[in-house]
Amino acid sequence: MGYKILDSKSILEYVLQYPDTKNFLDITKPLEAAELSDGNLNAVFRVFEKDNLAKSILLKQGLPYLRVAGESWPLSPERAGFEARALAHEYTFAPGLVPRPYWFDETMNINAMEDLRDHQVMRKPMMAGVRFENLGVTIGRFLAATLYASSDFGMEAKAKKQLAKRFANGELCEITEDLILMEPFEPILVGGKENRNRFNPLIGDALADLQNDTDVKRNVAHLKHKFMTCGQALLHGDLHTGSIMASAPDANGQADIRVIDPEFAFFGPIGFDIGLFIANLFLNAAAQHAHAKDDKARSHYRAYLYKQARDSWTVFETEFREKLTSPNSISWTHPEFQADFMVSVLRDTAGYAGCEMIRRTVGFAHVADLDGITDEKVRAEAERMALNVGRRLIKEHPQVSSYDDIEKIVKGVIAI
Ligand code: SR1
Ligand code: MG
Repeated sequence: MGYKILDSKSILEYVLQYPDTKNFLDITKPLEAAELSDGNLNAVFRVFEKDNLAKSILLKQGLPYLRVAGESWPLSPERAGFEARALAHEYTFAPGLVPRPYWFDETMNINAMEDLRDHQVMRKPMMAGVRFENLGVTIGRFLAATLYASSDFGMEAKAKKQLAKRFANGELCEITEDLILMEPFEPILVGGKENRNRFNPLIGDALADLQNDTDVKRNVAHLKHKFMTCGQALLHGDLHTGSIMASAPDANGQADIRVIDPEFAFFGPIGFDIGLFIANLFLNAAAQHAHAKDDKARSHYRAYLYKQARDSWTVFETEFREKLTSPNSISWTHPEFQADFMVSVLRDTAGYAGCEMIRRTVGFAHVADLDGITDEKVRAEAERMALNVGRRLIKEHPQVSSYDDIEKIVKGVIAI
């Protein structure tokens, strides 16, 4: 079979003829398929045994365009290959924190993997105020493991450069460079590029003010340049709460948490992944302005979100530093270097978190946390909080010296 776009009927024919299927499903039994696609980019299917729903696999196909935009936004289906290679790396170094990969079909641009059917994408339950007490710790562990293992501290230098060649993910990086690190800050672009920002007219004044702030523009340009030129480690590249799934939390709030969707993976600055993650928690905190049922619930949930953000940084830092006690070169052993390095990652984390908060409020791709607020006046209030925090994080990130500085900025605008 050559490449063709599959639907919920043809995916069954595909699965039945693919040699590896029999390792995961009983192909002598009747199979059924359901399309689950809900992300921006790809088609996603579940294939399951009709008489035993517990036996299922998940298949994700890269389309020759952006799924939500259709053919007007062409995109190479080969992004599925980046996802396959990144998932293999993550599964090696953070097993149990990602779905198990089953196969990658290069012709069809299909990744088959463990179907996390008892899990839910986290964004919606978090909008509803569900607590996952081990979220921050789990993401901190995931980041320390995957980032260290692909960095110059954890890899032999030539091997790392070879690996980085396999992650020249230019097309998806361009999406990030434009949508996160340029368009929201620039009303007028050069080179025939069109600005795709979308925003609530009630915050037009705040956006204009932001876009007139030369200090913001300068800092965002530095962050964009670093994103493009600083290949510290293999990043997930799109680590928001829509890229994390969790089982229903138990009585202690503990859940099985898995990171999904690493198709934006590439070698970039470590703080980008952490920044995106904490930014999505802060966006949720702003949106609780409308979602929380009362002041007490809002205050408790914001405190919970701030703890998860702090946990993610603390666990990341602790575990990354532990690994740094036995690095592969004498150069990395100096305590002064290690301290400087962690501070530079923290500063990047703050800066990229600021960019993510702003682009999710006024850029092309928003978050349901804010867009789900139906009253546009109330939404504008929450959006202003997100813009204010984002702007301060961008402006103040070069001076950040401990996680407390980040928390102070956020709590100063989105009070508990
Ligand atoms: C055009 S794609 C928009 C966004 O969806 C993905 O999940 C990434 O976050 C990207 O920026
Ligand atoms: Mg995604």
